[in-house]
Amino acid sequence: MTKRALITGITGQDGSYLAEFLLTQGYEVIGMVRRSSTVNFERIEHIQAQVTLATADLLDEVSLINLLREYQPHEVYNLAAQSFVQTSFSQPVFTGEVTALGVTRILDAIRIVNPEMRFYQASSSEMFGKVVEVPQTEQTPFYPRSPYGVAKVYGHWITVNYRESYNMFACSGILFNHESPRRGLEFVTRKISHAVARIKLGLDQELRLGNLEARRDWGFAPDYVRAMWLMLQQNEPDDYVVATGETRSVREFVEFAFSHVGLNYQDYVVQDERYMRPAEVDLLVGDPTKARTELGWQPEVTFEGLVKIMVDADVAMLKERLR
Ligand code: NAP
Ligand code: F7E
Repeated sequence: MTKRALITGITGQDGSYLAEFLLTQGYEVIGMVRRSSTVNFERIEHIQAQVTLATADLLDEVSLINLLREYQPHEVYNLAAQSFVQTSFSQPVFTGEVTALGVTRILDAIRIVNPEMRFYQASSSEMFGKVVEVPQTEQTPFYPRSPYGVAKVYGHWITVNYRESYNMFACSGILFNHESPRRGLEFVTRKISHAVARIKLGLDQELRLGNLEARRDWGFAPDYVRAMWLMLQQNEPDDYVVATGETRSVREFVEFAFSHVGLNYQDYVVQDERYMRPAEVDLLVGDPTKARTELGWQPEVTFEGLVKIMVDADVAMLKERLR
């Protein structure tokens, strides 16, 4: 029997990699997209012929119910969200509507249409925020530091609640930062790799950044979508931390990215208050022991490998555009 998966957020970084991965596993993939005035399918253009795109919105429960009724997926991966932390400070209510209440809408739609559908929720290390222990595990208490983090805590607990209340196969993957050449340009890693490429090619002179001392546990997105799928293949639903176990500062990322193209970051990086946050998450580092032992998951790309992949991809992309 061909398995059918629904991905919300298929046009995003993770959605595009997950769709690719599920296609290689023989799945029929349904991608949920929201209506917009222009097409934004860049990340899935290469697989568009192999997936079915259907319109619905996490803000509209009826659209979700109709979507589930029509396609009857076996697995639902809820990756859609307002995912940028900085924007969550300027649009806290909107972020709550999509990133928090959106999870209830889709869980409730599943409960109404067919509670046998398996569900994955894209939870986040941002829930740990001002961390109360190092490294962070599935047992570490949450202390979110942004409206985004708060919304993700809600999404996490409503997933647990639907699992316990309605016996649904609902899993929460607590994923630490994961990046790739498909990362949005506003996130710090891609902002850096893109700027490094532009500076190297003589298209820019400086890179303006906020807090260089923040530390993150950065992995490679294609590694992380495998973990999402593995969670839904287990006998019992559960929650898992997905991380590399290594923490690096923004400064280290920047330094390594510039040195990879033979430049010194100190000649180009300017600190700019505009990119500082009202409350910061200073240090994240996950303990992926449970994912390793129970899911058999481990990351394949190192920090250095990740930076090289991203910088090389941006250099190649810009060179191609300049041709
Ligand atoms: P992303 O690139 O920002 O993609 C977000 C996706 O959500 C896009 O496809 C977007 O559609 C869609 N979306 C936003 N609002 C929606 C709505 N109201 N209805 C339907 N779709 C909507 O995010 P990502 O990096 O792939 O992350 C995927 C998920 O994992 C997110 O939930 C994020 O919060 C979470 N997460 C990410 C990380 C990470 O490091 N990347 C770590 C932990 C958790 P448009 O293209 O139309 O905007
Ligand atoms: O910031 C610092 C910034 O925006 C990382 C999302 O995928 O991962 C992501 O959230 C750090 C922060 O990601 C700039 O202050 C310095 O400390 O790349 P980011 P994030 O906030 O960690 C989690 C796990 C998610 O779930 C989210 O969806 O870098 N930083 N200077 C900067 N950040 C940005 N964006 N821009 C700067 O200029």
